[in-house]
Amino acid sequence: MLVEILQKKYNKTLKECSNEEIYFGLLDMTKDMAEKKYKKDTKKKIYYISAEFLIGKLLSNNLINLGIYDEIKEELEQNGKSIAEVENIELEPSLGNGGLGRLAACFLDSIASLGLNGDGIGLNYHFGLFRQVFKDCLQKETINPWITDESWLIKRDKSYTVNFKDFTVKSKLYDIAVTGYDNRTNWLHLFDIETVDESIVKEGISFEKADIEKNLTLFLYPDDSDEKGELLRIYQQYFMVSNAAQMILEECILKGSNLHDLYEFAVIQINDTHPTMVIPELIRLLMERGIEMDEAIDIVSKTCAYTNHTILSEALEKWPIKYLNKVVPHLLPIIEVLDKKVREKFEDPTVTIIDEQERVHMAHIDIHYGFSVNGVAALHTEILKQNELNNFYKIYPEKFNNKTNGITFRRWLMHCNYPLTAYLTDLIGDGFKKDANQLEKLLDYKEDTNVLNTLLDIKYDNKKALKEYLFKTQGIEIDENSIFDIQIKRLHEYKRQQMNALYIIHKYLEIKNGKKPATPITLIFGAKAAPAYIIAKDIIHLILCLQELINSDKEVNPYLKVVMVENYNVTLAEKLIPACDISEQISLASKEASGTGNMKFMLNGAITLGTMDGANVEIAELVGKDNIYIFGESSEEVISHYENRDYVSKDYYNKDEEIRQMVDFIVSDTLMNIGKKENLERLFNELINKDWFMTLLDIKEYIQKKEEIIADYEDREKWSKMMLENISKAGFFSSDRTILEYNQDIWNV
Ligand code: C3B
Repeated sequence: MLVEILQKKYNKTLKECSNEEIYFGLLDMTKDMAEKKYKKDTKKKIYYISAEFLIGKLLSNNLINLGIYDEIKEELEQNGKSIAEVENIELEPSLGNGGLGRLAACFLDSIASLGLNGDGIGLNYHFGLFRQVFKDCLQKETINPWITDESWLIKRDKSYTVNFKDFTVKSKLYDIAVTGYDNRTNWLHLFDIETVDESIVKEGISFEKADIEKNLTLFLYPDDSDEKGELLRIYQQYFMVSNAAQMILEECILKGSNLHDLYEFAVIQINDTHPTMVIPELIRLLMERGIEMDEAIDIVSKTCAYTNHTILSEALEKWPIKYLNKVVPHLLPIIEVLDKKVREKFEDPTVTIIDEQERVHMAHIDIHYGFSVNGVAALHTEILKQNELNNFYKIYPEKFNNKTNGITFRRWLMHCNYPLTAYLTDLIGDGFKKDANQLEKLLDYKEDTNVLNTLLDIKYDNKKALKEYLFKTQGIEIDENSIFDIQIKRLHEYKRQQMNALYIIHKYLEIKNGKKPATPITLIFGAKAAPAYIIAKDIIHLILCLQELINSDKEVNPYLKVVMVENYNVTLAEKLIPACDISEQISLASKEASGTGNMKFMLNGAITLGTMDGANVEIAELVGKDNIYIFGESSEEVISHYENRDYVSKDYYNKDEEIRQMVDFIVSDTLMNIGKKENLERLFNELINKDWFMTLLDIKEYIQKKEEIIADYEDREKWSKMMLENISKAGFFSSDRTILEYNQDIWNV
C-alpha cells in the first residue's frame, strides 16, 4: 500500500524516495488507517481535559498499534531504507513539561487500546515547550516549532466563540487520531485560534505577553513570573475549558441528553488544577440553557472528577480574584456562590474557595464540586488524605481514592526496546502485549544462565545503540563498557539532581586521591529547568561545569564521565531508558507524587536507586528489597522536619567534614575557573542556608547506597537476576491497569 501511495504522491518507487518522502507517505497512510478505526461515540464518554499532552513522535507508535510495524520495517529494509532514519524526519510535538503531560499521553493510548470511548482535550501550542540549548555551561531557551504543512493534525470544520472581558475569540479545532493497540480510534482535540502570530517571538522565547490575540496558543505555560504571564495562563486555561465545555454539551445533546442527565453521557477528568474553570463554566452554560443554578451545580458535580498530581504548593493554583476579574469576570458570580455554599456548610476556614487574600483555590473547587479526588500513587494518596488535604478528607472520605500511575508498554517497551520485546516474545509468547502481568512468566527463567546472559547482551547492545545515537546527534562520546547511571526528569530541587552532582564531586575527589572504580561510570543527565527558576538553572550550570572539568581531566576521565544531554525530550528518553543500568529516583521522600520514569526504567531492566517516595514504594514492594537500592529518610520523617522546622542544612555542613568538602568544591577555584561565580555562589549559599529539599539530609546515605549498587554491578550474574526480577514485576505499571481502575471506580463507561 505504501508503494502505491508514494507512486501517487511523488511518482516514485520506494527505492527512489527520500526518507522525508517516505515519512510523508507513511503519514498519509497511517492517518487514513487510523481514521477508519474510528467508531461512533458510546452513550457515556470520557473527556480527559489537560493543559499538557506530551505525545512524542507518533509514527512508530501508530504503526505498532495498527499492527503493521514489522511489515513496514521489513518493506523499508528490502528497499535499502531504515525505519529509524524515516522516524528521524518527524518533529517531536512538545506539548507538555514532563510527567503530567506524558501520563496524559499514556492514558489516551490505554483508553483507546482498551476500546473505551474517551477523548483528550487540550491546546495546540505552536512552539510547545522551549528547546533547550547549552552555551557557556548555561541553559538558554529557544523556540521549538513542530507544526509542518503535512502533520498529524487534522483541521476540523469546528469553531466555538470564547468570550473574555475585553474581547471575543473564535477557536479552531485540530484533531490528532489516537489509535489503540489493535483497537478503536479516539481523538485528541487541540484548540487554537486563527490570529496567533508566530512572528512576535523575538530573541529566545520572549514575546509581548499582553497581546493575547496574537500569543494565546504560542507557548505551553509561558513564563509566569510576572503578572502578565499569570494573566496569559488564565486566558489559556479559560480558552481551553470554554471550548471543552461547549463541545461536551454539544456532543451530549446530539446523543440525546436533556442536560439534566449530563452525567449519564459524559465524565470529565480534570488533570491537575489547570482545567478547573471547566466547573464554573459548565454551570454557567447550563444556566444559560435554562437550568436553575442549584441543579446546574449538582449536575456538574456528578460529571467532574479531579486528579491531584502534586503537593508542591507552587503547583496548586490560587488565582487572585483581581486577575480573574480582568479575564473572565462572568465566572466570578458563580465562583462566589460556590464559595458561599461551602461557607454555609462548613466552619473550617481552610476549606473555603476564596481565601482572606482574595485568591481562588482551584483545587478546592475541584474537591467540593467534583465526585472523585484521586492521588497518583499509594503513598501520595495517603499523604493527601492524612496531611495535605486532610481537612477535605474528613468531610468527604468517600471521594478520595488512589490510582497508581502507569505507562503504555506499546511505547515504553515495544517501540523503544525492540530487541528486548522480540526476545521476550520468543521466550514467553506475546500475551504480555495485551496483558502486561504475563511478564511474570519470565520468572520461570530466573536460574537460566542462557536467559540471564541474553538480558545482559541486549542491554549491552542498547548501550552501544545509545552511544552511536548520542555521537551522531549531539557529538557526545560515551563508553558502552561503563556503567550507565541515568537521571532524566525535569529539573527541580525536590528531585535532587544537586545531590547526584555532589556525588560526582565525591567521586572526582576520590579518583584524584587514587581510588579508582572497578568499572568506569558514566553519569547521564537530561533535564530542562523552567526559564524563571533560577536555582534550577544554577544546578544545570553546576552539572555542565562538572562535565567540562571531568571530561577534560585525563587522570579522571578513564573512570568517570559526566554527560548532560541537550534538550531532553520523549525521543531522547526512548533511547536512554533501554540503555540504562542504574535508574536514579532520588527525590525527597513525600515530594514526588508518583514518578513514571521509574516505571519505564524498571520495565527495561534498569535497577532503581531511590528513596521511599511516590511509586518507588510500590516498585520496592513488588520486586522486594533484594532487587532495589533504597536509602534516605522516610516521608513521615521528612514531613515531621517540615512541621517542626528542625532541618538546618548548615548544621549538616558544619558537623561533617566530607559534606563540607563536597559543598565547598562548588565554589572552589577549580570550578570557578570553568563556570560563573554568580551562579555557583548562589547555589552554594542556597545549599548551606536554605536547602528547602534537604539535600544534605540524605547525601551520606545516598553515597553509601550508590557505592553499594556500583559494587554489585561487578557481579554480573546477580545483576542479571535483578534485571529479570524487575522486568517480570513491571506488569503492574501498565497504564492499561491504571485505566481499568479509573473506569471501574470513577468513569463507569
Ligand atoms: C507530575 C508529578 O511530579 C509526578 O510525580 C507524577 O508522576 C506525574 O505528574 C504524573 O502524575 N507533575 C507534573 O509533571 N506537573 C505538575 N504540574 C504536577 C505534577
